[in-house]
Amino acid sequence: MPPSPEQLRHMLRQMQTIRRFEERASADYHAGEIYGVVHCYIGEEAVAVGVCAALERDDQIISTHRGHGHCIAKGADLNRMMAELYGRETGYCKGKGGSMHIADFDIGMLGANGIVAGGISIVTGAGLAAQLAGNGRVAVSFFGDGAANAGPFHESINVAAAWKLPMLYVCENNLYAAQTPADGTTATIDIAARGAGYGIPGVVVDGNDVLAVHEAAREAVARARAGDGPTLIECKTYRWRAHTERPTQPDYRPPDEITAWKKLDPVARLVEHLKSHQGQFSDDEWRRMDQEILAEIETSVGYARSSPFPAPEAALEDVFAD
Ligand SMILES: Cc1ncc(C[n+]2csc(CCOP(=O)(O)OP(=O)(O)O)c2C)c(N)n1
Ligand SMILES: [Mg+2]
Repeated sequence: MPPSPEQLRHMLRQMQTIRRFEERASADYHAGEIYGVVHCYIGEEAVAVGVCAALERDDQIISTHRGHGHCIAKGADLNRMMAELYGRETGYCKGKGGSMHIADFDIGMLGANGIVAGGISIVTGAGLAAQLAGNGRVAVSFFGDGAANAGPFHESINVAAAWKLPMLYVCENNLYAAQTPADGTTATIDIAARGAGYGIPGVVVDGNDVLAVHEAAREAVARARAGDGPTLIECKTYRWRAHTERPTQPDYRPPDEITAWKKLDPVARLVEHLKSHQGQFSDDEWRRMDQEILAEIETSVGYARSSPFPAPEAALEDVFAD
């Protein structure tokens, strides 16, 4: 079923939460309050939200190094996320993981992952576990266009197709792997075309149109739950910010290209859709929603700042080697 007006508002709220969360994370990173590396998802919000809106709470997803959007779309707690970025004990990984290591198994978020393509095989294991348990769960792998050229993509999709695992493989094709344009490393324009090589459907979607993403995800979820196997969904999208927030990694992309993609703003498009198709949504309501989101982000920053750093003695706790 297409999303109800209520669901559409919820999707808009989540997309704007991702954007505001990252605007704040970026500002606080540049102010020296957040450590490590931060990769922003701004511009790609429709992918995480459109897909996760088609899932149930106990369906499982795995993310990438650019993971805040997937966490928020799956329902992660903003306070614990921000505390993790701030390196505090109350964070998802007790402040020892940072932006690229946020996981919340209670909501089916199996984790961000700093290893490009590393998550694809892990979550394929989750799909196999769901099939063996017969619990009806679906597993979703989010990954980039760069990751689609790495071994785990091919090995995982091959086995998932052969065993008809209940999987969605969602490629976020933002045209670049770090500074490298996709057309310099990939001979085909559409990653989705590779689905044919594994005998599964490959679908290209406008990744800046949350309704289109959601529709493709719904169909793929239905197929997976029916025992018909995985679907490869390629979402054409674009990140607005540089690969990371590190000042030492400048953005080499053409300014005209960035400007052109910003005109396809996925958040603005959903706002316009709500205003024109769901007459009740007004500028006032949108402003109010945004103010509420900003207040939640402020609360999460307050939570993070007032939380302690992990004790030095805890450095070797929760690690797998000593
Ligand atoms: C195995 C591995 N190789 C290289 C890197 C360095 N690296 C981090 S992000 C990235 C590019 C990933 O591109 P893509 O999969 O398209 O994701 P995007 O950053 O565009 O979202 C690279 C090469 C890494 N983290 N892991
Ligand atoms: Mg990419």
